[in-house]
Amino acid sequence: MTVMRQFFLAIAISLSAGVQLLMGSANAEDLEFSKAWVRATIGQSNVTAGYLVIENKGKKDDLLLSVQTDVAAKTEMHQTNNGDGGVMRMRPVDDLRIPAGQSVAFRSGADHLMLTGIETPLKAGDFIDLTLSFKLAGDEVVKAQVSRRDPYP
Ligand SMILES: [Cu+2]
Repeated sequence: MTVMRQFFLAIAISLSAGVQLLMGSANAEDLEFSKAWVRATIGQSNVTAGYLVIENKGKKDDLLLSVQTDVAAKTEMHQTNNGDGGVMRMRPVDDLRIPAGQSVAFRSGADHLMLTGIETPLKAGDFIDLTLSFKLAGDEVVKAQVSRRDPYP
């Protein structure tokens, strides 16, 4: 094989690898995450809430199917509604639509992630990994700061 042929072969291989890489993450790179934080646990409480903003910069709606973290036995997506008599109620949802071109926020006092079965107390200053599973984008790991109060008010 001539040097020239080797050169072109190398280019062809790297091009096809690049195309595969793009195809594999086509939807993953449409999602952007920000303001991820988890409320520090209080005393021996093994329950807390987590928050983040998910922005879908793509042209297709995606669906958040589940959230998991090693530090909690179970993580649910909770929606908060104003129920009868102005009482705030929260209920778990199976999945959450992230519309194309829009942001969905889990934030303090509204929709949130509910972490239950926490073995080790979560202290302010710690960081935990949240694994978000999307229908199109697949699994995305987001670092969340542990804090006593909203660091992004
Ligand atoms: Cu809740």
